Amino acid sequence: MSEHQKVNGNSKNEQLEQFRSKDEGHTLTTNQGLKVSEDEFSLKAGDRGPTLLEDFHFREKMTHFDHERIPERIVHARGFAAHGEFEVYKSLKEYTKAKFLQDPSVKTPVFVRFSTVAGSRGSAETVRDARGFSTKFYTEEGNYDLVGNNMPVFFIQDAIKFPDLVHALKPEPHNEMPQAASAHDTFWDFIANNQESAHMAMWLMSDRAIPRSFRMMEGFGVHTFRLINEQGKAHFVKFHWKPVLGVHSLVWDEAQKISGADPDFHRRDLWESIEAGNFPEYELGIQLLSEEDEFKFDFDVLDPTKLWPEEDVPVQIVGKMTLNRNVDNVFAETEQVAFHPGHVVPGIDFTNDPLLQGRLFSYTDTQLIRLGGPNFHELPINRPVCPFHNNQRDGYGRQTINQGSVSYHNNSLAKNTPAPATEAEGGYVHYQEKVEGRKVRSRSKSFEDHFSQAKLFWNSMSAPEQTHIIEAYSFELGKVKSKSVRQQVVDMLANVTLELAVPVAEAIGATPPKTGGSEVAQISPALSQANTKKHPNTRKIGVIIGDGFDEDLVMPVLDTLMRAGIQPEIISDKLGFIKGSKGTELEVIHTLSTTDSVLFDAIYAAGGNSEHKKFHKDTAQFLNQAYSHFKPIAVTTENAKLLETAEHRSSPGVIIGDGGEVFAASLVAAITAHRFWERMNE
Ligand code: HDD
Repeated sequence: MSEHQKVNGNSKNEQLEQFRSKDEGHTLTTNQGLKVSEDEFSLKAGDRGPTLLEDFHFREKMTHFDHERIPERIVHARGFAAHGEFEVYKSLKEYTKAKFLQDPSVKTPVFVRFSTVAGSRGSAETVRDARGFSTKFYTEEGNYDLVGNNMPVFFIQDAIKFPDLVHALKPEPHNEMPQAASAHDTFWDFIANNQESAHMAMWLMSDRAIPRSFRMMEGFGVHTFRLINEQGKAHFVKFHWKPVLGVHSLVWDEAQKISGADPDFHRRDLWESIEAGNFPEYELGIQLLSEEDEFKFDFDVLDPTKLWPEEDVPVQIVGKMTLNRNVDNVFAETEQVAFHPGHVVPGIDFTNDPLLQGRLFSYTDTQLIRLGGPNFHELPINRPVCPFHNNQRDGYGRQTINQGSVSYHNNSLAKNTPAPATEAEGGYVHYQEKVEGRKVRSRSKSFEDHFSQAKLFWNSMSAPEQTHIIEAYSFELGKVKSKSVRQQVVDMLANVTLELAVPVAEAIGATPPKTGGSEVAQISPALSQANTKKHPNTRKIGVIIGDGFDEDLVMPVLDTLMRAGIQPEIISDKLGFIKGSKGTELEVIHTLSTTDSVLFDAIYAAGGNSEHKKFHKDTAQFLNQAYSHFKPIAVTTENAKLLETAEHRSSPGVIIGDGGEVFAASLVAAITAHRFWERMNE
């Protein structure tokens, strides 16, 4: 039985099995199935002669190689994905007829791709950016795609501005710099001159833009969608993914250093967690609003730059998604998957959000160029698990062999089939919303308030989060060369709050505004990561040990950490095994030069020695860097001297001791607390 067949009853997995190929152990052949006798030397006229055109094996191999690349996604090029399952906790029949949301015993296969937005396919992963969070549900009624981000709002209100936004965000065209970064002139010029982006810019400058892990981010459908029940009654809905591990972030200095130390930090984290059986879990939340309440708010529910404060419209947790299987092949699955907000099932419908309306065009269009034609739905990763039949035919790469002579509707020769289904038979019938209006190119007046929710977001942040936002604007605008653009952004921030605009202006040499600021005093605690869940499990601790370590300081601590689900990784000055004073051997996973302090959630310098002089110096560097990133650190009494100052030694989150039960428990508690922001004031 193959590894994959063990995932029982996953219809997508079973379907993919037909397409998998294991090449190991087989004879090398051409694509025509011909056995190849030689693969190292091209066919030549004599040992030292020219290669012959006749060499079909060389030509086939080379041609295929020459065509290996396809265009990367214009946005969200860098992504990583995994398979999983979704289950609903209780039937949502009252609100929607979508079949996959009816029965808690049904597990719907899913494929989820996480991504950064701005960077190229090979860019670093811990850059400041929104993260894509796309889910394809392979339901029995067809594929349903929820193509969201880890932020609940967007930069613009109308899709016609999307090319402008992306042109401004991407590397500047004259020199293709900077890669995967918003810290440059054109981006901020766009923001200042398209002030509907003020709210999203706040999110982008917040800790949300530098997640600790894909496993620790929220996901949002962003737009207001509709749920429709069997009786045809509609509700407005916003979709949320809530990570079971809580929402956690990196700090900026750490994020930048990780970009160098491990540009694959997020995919590695996801991959390794799944391989280790620590399956990422996200609960599905919905905010519901009855159609009668459409105009109840001081913002427009169709405006994608607005969120519905969770305190006003509670998020109901309705199901759970578990990612439990890594891909077999990144190109075949992650790269070729084609998401589309227009892939819906009966019971889920759109609204007139002008951003959503434009997206409904763009996604198919982009797949045509990216995946080379109209048959991308036949690629294994994109195939629905239910049957599909229609009169679409031919085109590049067509795989289906449609039988029979009829490929049109209406017909008599095939008894007028394939035939549309009635609504009762599961046919998709669009929600019959009444619309009337004149053809105009304009923005509704109800979309004009750009600053109230930006201020709500600011109000809701904890003090460290506000400091991070000030620092992020100061960093990003500090990289902007145009003084005018810097000033324009500061002036825009003055519309939100002077608490932000003034310190940023001071940091970037702009004139601090004297008046301004939104009046909004409301706070939404759900927006602050200070209020998220904190767990120790799956956190990584680097345990630095040398030869001759004292087992009593190490073994019980490792044991306690692992019982709490924390993952200790042994670091030393060389690979192999290190030996304790009583002869216990521990395998070294990393050397001090192959890993980095920034790649761990905590560091424990657990003793032992080395003949390498740098051992203690490097250990001190690991500890002090973790300290500067507000992380828990632990040292043996002997190693306490490696901490830079006496103040550090008495700081919260610094555990000094000799490995007993209290020591281990304090370390677990410190890892559960994650960061010690008190150190910001030192
Ligand atoms: Fe988009 C990809 C999310 C607005 C046009 N988008 C893409 C992906 C995500 C999002 C997660 C990557 C999908 C994948 O993993 O393959 N996009 C969003 C969100 C938006 C949004 C949350 C606002 C609420 N997008 C948006 C607009 C347009 C597009 C307004 C154009 C009108 N997006 C695209 C695209 C992409 C894409 C060009 C590039 C690759 C792809 O579609 O498959 O069509």
